[in-house]
Amino acid sequence: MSEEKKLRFSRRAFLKASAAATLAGSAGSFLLGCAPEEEVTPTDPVDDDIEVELPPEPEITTKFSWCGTCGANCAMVGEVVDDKLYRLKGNPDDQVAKGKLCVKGYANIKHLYDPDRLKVPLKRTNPEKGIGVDPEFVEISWDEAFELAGDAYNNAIEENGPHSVVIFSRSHDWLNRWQNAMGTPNRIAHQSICFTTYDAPWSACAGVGSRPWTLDIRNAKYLLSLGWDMPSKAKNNQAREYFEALENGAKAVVIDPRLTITASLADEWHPIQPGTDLAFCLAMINVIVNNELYDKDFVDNYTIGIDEIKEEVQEYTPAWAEEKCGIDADTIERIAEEFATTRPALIPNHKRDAGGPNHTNSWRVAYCIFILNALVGSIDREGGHIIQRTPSMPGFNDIFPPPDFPEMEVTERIDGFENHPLIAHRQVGDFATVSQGILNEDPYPVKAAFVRKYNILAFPNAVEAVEAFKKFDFVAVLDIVPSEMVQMADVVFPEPHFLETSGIGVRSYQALYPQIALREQVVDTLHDTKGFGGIVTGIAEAMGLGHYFEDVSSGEFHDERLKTLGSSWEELQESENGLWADEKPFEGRTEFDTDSGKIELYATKFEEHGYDTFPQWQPKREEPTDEYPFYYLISRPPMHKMTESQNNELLMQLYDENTLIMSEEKAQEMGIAEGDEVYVESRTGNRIKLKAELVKGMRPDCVCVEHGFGHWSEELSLAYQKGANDGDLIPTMTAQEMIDIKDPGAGGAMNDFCVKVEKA
Ligand SMILES: Nc1nc2c(c(=O)[nH]1)N[C@H]1C(S)=C(S)[C@@H](COP(=O)(O)OP(=O)(O)OC[C@H]3O[C@@H](n4cnc5c(=O)[nH]c(N)nc54)[C@H](O)[C@@H]3O)O[C@H]1N2
Ligand SMILES: Nc1nc2c(c(=O)[nH]1)N[C@H]1C(S)=C(S)[C@@H](COP(=O)(O)OP(=O)(O)OC[C@H]3O[C@@H](n4cnc5c(=O)[nH]c(N)nc54)[C@H](O)[C@@H]3O)O[C@H]1N2
Ligand code: SF4
Ligand SMILES: [Mo]
Repeated sequence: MSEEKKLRFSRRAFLKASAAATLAGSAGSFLLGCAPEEEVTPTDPVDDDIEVELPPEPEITTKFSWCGTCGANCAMVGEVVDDKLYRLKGNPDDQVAKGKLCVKGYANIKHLYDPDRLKVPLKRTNPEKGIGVDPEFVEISWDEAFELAGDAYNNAIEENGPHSVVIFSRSHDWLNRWQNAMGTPNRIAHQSICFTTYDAPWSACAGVGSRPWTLDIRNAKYLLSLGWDMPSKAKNNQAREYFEALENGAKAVVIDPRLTITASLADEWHPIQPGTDLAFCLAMINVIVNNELYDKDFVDNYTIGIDEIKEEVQEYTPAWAEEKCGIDADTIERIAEEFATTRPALIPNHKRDAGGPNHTNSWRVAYCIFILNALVGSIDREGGHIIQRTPSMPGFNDIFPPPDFPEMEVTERIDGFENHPLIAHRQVGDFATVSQGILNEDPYPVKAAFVRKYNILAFPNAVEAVEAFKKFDFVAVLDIVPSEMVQMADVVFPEPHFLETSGIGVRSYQALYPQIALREQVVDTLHDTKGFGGIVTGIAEAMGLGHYFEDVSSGEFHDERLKTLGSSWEELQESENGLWADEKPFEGRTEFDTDSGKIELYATKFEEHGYDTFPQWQPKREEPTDEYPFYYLISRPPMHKMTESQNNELLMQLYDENTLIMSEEKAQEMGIAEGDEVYVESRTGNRIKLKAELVKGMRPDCVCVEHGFGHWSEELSLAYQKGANDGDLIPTMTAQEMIDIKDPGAGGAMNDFCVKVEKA
């Protein structure tokens, strides 16, 4: 095999496709998958470093999986030779992947074979903890790991009560049962710094528990993005549908302080002043309602509250909004008219855009976005925001009824999340307040932590979070690589990579009809790891809580659930495409899960809980001052996934260090040249050092840092000390400060502060 051919799929093709696209300022081929089918033959190894010695006629086994890198969970097919994975492809029959993956998805091969992966359970021998402190880990057996953790949690419970145990994890059936068996109210997940500002209006206005994820972008004819920037994030389905919509002639308008990839592809870009989208949106509602440009059929038949909205919105004229947001009144009026009269029109939204938890007024923007989409009939309609169609299956407790749980004596939480009634039931939690709760022992001291699949670099003010975690007597961490959170652990539990696990995944990011994807074990487990359910069961058994998990098995769980759909685990494994689907034409809902059965534009649910019933104008919390003159923006590069991909060789070849992105004009004024080192500092007192990257497409009063860098774990050999952590600068809050903001979505205000920049 010639050298040229050998490298075709590997780095060369990967880089070529990506670099060409990024340099051209168009994300095209980069986003649409970096390994075009015709360029790769089954005999091409994925990467020379993995050294798959392929026989002349290799016997290729195909395995189905779905990507665990981000929430889109694109269904994929793994091609394996001699138990080595050499290629991943998108599953063509999956609604989300439609045959392609994004660059992060393909690069999972390098993640799986990362030489730095955790390989056995570990125990800390150095009692000192902190940034740059060597934990002096020693290898231990699984039994010892379970015993150490079991004893630590039992001691904490005996001496300080169950609430002194704090779990940091997303919801998970096994975990939730263990939490209830212990009786701690503290399971803290990250969503209030990611998207819960959107949960509030969806819950109050449409009776949907959590905001839905499906967007029918490809059928939209007018796309108005308020910071929505998924083409820049390579979010597979959303990015591709944006291109399809543009090809189909849709008009695209982007409102964002930065010229993002999404903006560079659009017809118009308006660099709005950060935190003022609320004014822009209120004026749009004003124009649409006063001129009766809304979809009368949809509004009359499926919504209530239009009269109340009309009354509330009168003061918010385009001229008023111009003063606040800097976009001129005529432009606002024109965009409002175009948006309302070009159908289907959509304000696509995902997580950390203008309605995400970036500013203290963001939930109001999320509410406005909901109202605007409803006014043009784009809620659960073609070309609009769709409530995902998911299959109805029994839950874990239906299939494996648990013994009674003890009564939870203390229900107050360490992050104060129970104080947000519209979203408290979701049992997520608040990364923005938890460090302060722990440090101030408010409302009580906590003693032992359990952390799964979260890195400490993901906590706002990660420097403060390290101090908070130092207060725990015991910390167990479950990860697959030696992350910074692992460096804080007393005991480390190594989990398998998702390509070494099996299960089922319900489609939600593009679910126009119910569909389930199969995840098979693509390769044999490489290291001495255990799955999450097994680890939780092992700890529970060591604590004397094993009876909660008697007869529980994941195989039976999946099988029983599939059987209620008329399928089975066996049938799914034997299927030709690794998918179960109930494919039927999409029909928009005519009833919603609110008290009235209609969409409530003027949501009295907010009033019941003491929040504004209409998203009245409110400025963001912080504005530039002489001391901190720049607005701070955060984003993430398309080829990285938060803090977990900076040890991935392929992705690091594409982008290996974050920068301070600032306007060329402003930098010149300050005597800063491209590549100069600068300090960025916020009122947290923390400062980070980065190289300056000068761009034309940025407001001069803003600077931006891409998230994911600043790793200090020496065990991550590629990521170590590359760039800096944007999050060191984010101020945290106390639970009371969060309550005082009166945000029903308890958003973490991730960008609502300003910074200073100095030459280093
Ligand atoms: N490649 C990649 N994709 C990802 C992820 C990843 O790590 N990597 N993470 C996923 C996750 S969990 C999330 S939460 C999302 C986050 O991705 P996004 O939701 O796109 O959020 P950010 O990356 O923070 O980018 C926010 C955009 O909003 C703009 N912005 C900031 N303030 C304002 C404002 O006041 N008004 C307006 N109009 N715009 C503003 C910023 O300039 C920026 O362009 O990405 C998801 N997709
Ligand atoms: N500074 C700053 N902080 C942020 C954000 C930001 O923009 N800036 N964004 C916020 C947002 S929107 C989000 S969604 C959160 C995300 O926060 P996190 O969910 O913490 O995301 P990651 O930083 O990707 O860290 C995930 C960790 O899980 C590990 N991991 C990956 N797969 C597995 C697995 O199968 N099992 C186990 N046990 N571990 C695994 C990875 O190695 C990594 O250490 O971050 C938030 N924090
Ligand atoms: S969008 Fe990319 S990272 Fe996310 S699930 Fe799909 S392939 Fe994986
Ligand atoms: Mo997120």
